[in-house]
Amino acid sequence: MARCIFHIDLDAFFASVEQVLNPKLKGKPVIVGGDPERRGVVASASYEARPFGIHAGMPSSKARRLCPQAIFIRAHFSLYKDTSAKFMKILGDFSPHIEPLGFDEAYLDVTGCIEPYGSPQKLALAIKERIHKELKITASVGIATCKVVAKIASDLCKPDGLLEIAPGKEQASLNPLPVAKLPGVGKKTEQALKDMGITTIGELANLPLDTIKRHFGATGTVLHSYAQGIDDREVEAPGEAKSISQELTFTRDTLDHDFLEANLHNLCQEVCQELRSQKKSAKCVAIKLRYADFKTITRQVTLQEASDVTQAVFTTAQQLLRKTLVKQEKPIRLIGIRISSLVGEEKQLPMFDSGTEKPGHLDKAIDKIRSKYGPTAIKTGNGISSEGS
Ligand code: DCP
Ligand code: CA
Repeated sequence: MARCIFHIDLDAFFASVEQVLNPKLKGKPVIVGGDPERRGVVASASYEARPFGIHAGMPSSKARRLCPQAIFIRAHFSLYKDTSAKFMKILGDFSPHIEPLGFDEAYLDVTGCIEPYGSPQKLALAIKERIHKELKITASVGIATCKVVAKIASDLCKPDGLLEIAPGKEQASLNPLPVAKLPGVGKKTEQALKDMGITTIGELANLPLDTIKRHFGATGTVLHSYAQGIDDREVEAPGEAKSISQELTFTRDTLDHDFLEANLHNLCQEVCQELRSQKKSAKCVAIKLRYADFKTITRQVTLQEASDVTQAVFTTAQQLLRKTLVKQEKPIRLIGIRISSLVGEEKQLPMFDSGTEKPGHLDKAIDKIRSKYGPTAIKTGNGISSEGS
């Protein structure tokens, strides 16, 4: 079932809060930021100031030249923090799956929350109305099947907007947009892409993966997926990761079982090392496979006992992979592992209670070497180096 993700962003946040506190500022160009006399910069400009070309990050002196009638205000961070906390609390009333991004934006996974409202748009309207009623400021909401597309959508419909990019329409909606609209494409990447003759997201999506990897490495692989409207990241609160995942896109699609298993082992080693560094164990193991035609499947099992042992996680993932490969013999372009239902170390029960050398000992020794000399310094038998990124 397709996910339903909202990206919710308050409009002209700092400037809007100032307008709420001082109604005389309503409807006027308001600029919150540094002093125009003292080389300050614009932090937030009300939408009345935007037609003058004013945007965040611009020197305040320039903003004053562009719009002499603008009202300049110094930032009041404690007020913004207050409003931000209220904003996040409102969102939390609509879905428990919330991922705040900074002060004034958040992702919300509302997949299971739509029914009482009838449609994603109606739910989004309810959220917008509640924000407006309680905070007196407007928000823009992007709706899509994944985070990156939802974020682009909210940006496209600002201010006070609501835009749904329907399932299946991701690629067509993104194609004509300039690459700078893609999260992760900053000024430098935008210029580098321009030098390659790429100005739209559609052109970026159509580049061969090899080419983009050569220029931008692993970041290129991510951007390439985003440009195609593909983003499997979950909505989860930072610092409270409910899962750890790693994936690998191959340079060439493959059906070589040994190659797939070896890469799966490497990925297991990476996620388990991260798991152990967080002093946690995982109860769920899932694999992800993306086929050459971009169809993506995940298969998950729950372990009998939570574990942080690479070999235990790998053995489970390997069984999942083998079962899936028996059923489906299509070339694979991406393999991924995800461990979830994380529990603290104190809850961990022994997976192996016989034998002299417990597998965990080997893991600890490997972790030490890998953290000192890098992830490629040592691998156990199953791991071989791959052509992926
Ligand atoms: N901010 C800042 N300096 C920047 C960018 C932003 O101090 N260079 C602060 C002020 C903004 C807040 O973060 O109000 C949120 O940033 P946004 O990029 O979401 O900008 P706005 O909310 O002001 O405007 P928009 O309506 O475009 O979201
Ligand atoms: Ca904002």
